[in-house]
Formats: sequence, C-alpha cells, structure tokens
Amino acid sequence: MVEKIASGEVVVASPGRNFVTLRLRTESGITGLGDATLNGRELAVASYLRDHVVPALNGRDAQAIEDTWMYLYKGAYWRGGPVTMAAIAAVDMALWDIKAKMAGLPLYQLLGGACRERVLAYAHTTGSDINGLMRSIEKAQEDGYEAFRVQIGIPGIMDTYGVSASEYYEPALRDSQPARFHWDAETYLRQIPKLLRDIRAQCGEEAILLHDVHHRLAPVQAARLARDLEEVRLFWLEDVTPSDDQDALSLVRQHSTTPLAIGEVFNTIWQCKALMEGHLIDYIRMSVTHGGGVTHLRKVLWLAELHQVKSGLHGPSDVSPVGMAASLHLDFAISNFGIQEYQQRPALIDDLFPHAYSFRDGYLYPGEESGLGVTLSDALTAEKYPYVHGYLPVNYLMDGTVHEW
Ligand code: GCO
Ligand code: MG
Repeated sequence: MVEKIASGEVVVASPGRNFVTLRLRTESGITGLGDATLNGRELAVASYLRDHVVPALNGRDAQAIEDTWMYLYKGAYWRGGPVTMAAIAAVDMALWDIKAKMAGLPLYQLLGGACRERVLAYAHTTGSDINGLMRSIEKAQEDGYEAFRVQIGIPGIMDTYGVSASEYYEPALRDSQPARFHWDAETYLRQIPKLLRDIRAQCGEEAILLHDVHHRLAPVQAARLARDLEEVRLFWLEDVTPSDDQDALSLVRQHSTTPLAIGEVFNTIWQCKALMEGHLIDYIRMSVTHGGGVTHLRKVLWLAELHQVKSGLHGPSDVSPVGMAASLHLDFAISNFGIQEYQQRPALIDDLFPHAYSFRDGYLYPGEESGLGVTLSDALTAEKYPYVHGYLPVNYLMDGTVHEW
C-alpha cells in the first residue's frame, strides 16, 4: 500500500540557539523528523521549505526516498548550495525516519546494519592558554572522551578561532550586525606548533588530538603548518586552507604526512570528488544536515571508501539532535568510519528533543528505537522559544581586510 505524504510543518525555535526542524506526516499519521538548521541563515532554509518544498510534496509516496531526492534536486533546476541542500536534507531525513518506523527498525538496519559496536566521538576543548586548555581537556576526560579537538588562544590575536567565551559554543551571535573577529596568519604560525607540542607532551602519546584551522591559511602557509606539526601526530588537521582552491592541497601533501580533514561546508559530492580521487584528504567532514541528507551523504561515503578516505562527520552544536541521530545511524552502518564530532548539549536541548542515541565513556550509540529515534517535545514551539536574529562573526585581517572565518 502506498503511504502518501499528507503534510509538512517547519518548526523554528531557539532554546538557547536556533534550530529549524521539519516534521512530515503521512496520510495514516506516521511522522518523520528532519534537521534543516543552517547557522546564521536559518530563516532562508525555513522559507525554502515552507514556501517551495513542502507544497510540492503533498500526495507523494513517502517511501520513494531516492525518487523524491532527485525530484527536489534535479527537479528544481537551480541546484546545490547550503540553503537548498539543508532543505533537501531535512526532507530526506524525515522520509528515512518514516520508512524505518514503518519497518519497525532503527535506521542503521535499513542502511545495511551495524558495522561496529560503538562510535568514537571527539570533544571540543578550548582555552585561552595552555592551562585553560588542559583544564578543558581534563573536563572532557572526566566525561569519558578519548579524543579532543584542541583550540588555543594565540598571544597577539585577540579572538582566535575556536576559543569560546561562552559555554554554548558558536550559536550565531545575537547582534543586529555580524561581530568583528581578527586574524594574523604569521602570528599564529609562529606560535601554534610549540603550543600544540606542549599540549601533546602534557596529554601523553596516546591521546587523540585534532586541530581546526577554519580555512584561514594560504597554500604555502598550510604546507608549512602541516610540516611543522608532524611531530605532534595529530589525528587530523582540519580546513587548513579554503577548500575552494582544491589543487592547493597537493602542495600541502608534498610537504607533510599530517592527515587532512575537509568538507564541513560542502553540500554535494561534486565538491569532494576531486579531493578523494586525488588522495588529497584523509577524512571527509560533511554533515547529514548540510550535505543533502542520508541519501546523498551515503553516496559521498561510498566514494570515500573507494579512495580510502574515512568519515569524520560534522557534529557541532549547530547540528540539531535530529541531524546528530542521522549521523550516528550512518556512522554505525558504513565500513569506512573514522570519528564523529560530538558536543554535549545543555540539558534543555536533550529534553526538548528526546532521543534514543546515547553517549557513554567517549563513545556514541544510535539506540534501538525504530526510525531515527528522536521526537520533538510539545514544549518546543516558536511561541515559547522564539527565533533569535543573529550572525556568525566576520573575520578581518589586522588592516581591516575581510578574511575567511
Ligand atoms: C567544527 C566547525 C564548526 C563551525 C560551525 C559554524 O569543526 O565543528 O568548524 O564549529 O564553525 O559549524 O556554524
Ligand atoms: Mg571545523
């Protein structure tokens, strides 16, 4: 029997930060959830869904997921981009949720079944100096983590990337205009190798350490950093240079064997195809939410597998628990899993998005509930938690030139 899509509702709510969630309902009342949160540009995706996508879904077969993906991607003529792909991702997640509920199985079973028993997670750790960073690492260790993204203040740069002042990291800032951040590559390059060597010495040989450069270096600077960090033995060096100029990574490769991770801003397979085929990266960082959903990311991860690239799915606090659940079902079911980014959330978020997935002793488990295993609490409403206007910061060089953030 065909189960038709009957309606779709977009919930925009801000319990401490903005989340955009799609709820699809079938004619017989089965619901599926999808995450469409695009940090700092949330309402654009909400409108794309409400005004353009949801009206086009009514009456479609809820089980024809691949077909609906193509209908939304190819059928719109205008394709790609973070707004479009986050909207398609939300529909796709919701349809997989519905299909897995209909089958009475947790989603990972429909994706081929478990390839592992647990999913290694890494924490965000941050400090304005070594002592502060060590305290943050110790706190994460107490929570059970074995892997740490380490971001540290750089003397001479007032607001280094990833060193957060607030406990709740990186919601788009609640300002009428984007905040101004600062950057100087030479100041960073002079100091970061020693700082990270000291952290390695204090953490010991076994700790899994990662570092994120957030797209900020030119190719030759990126090559220098990757070379200078070799003895730190990072698990990965992330977004060492902007990923638009992909040939630049061959320069980095020529100078070092530091593993490279890229892709959190990608939204289609076309943006990572050449990187994988050229063996220019080791980990692919796309998220289910920004990468077209389970259907598309699965293809990305299969391509990655062919080229011995592993997963490192993006999981910052701007991916909602719905998007996190979808990531975990994929992490569980692919053979080329690497690591999963996972930031623990304020209890309020977990209460408003009750979920079957769990975190224990540094590892994540998708849970055994059918579907994605996430529900929306009735308390998560736009009235109770109204949308908050905000922007991600804009990053400037010391002379006032706009730079990559
Ligand atoms: C990461 C990221 C994020 C992004 C954020 C932007 O590695 O987790 O770089 O924290 O900055 O997703 O909204
Ligand atoms: Mg990053």
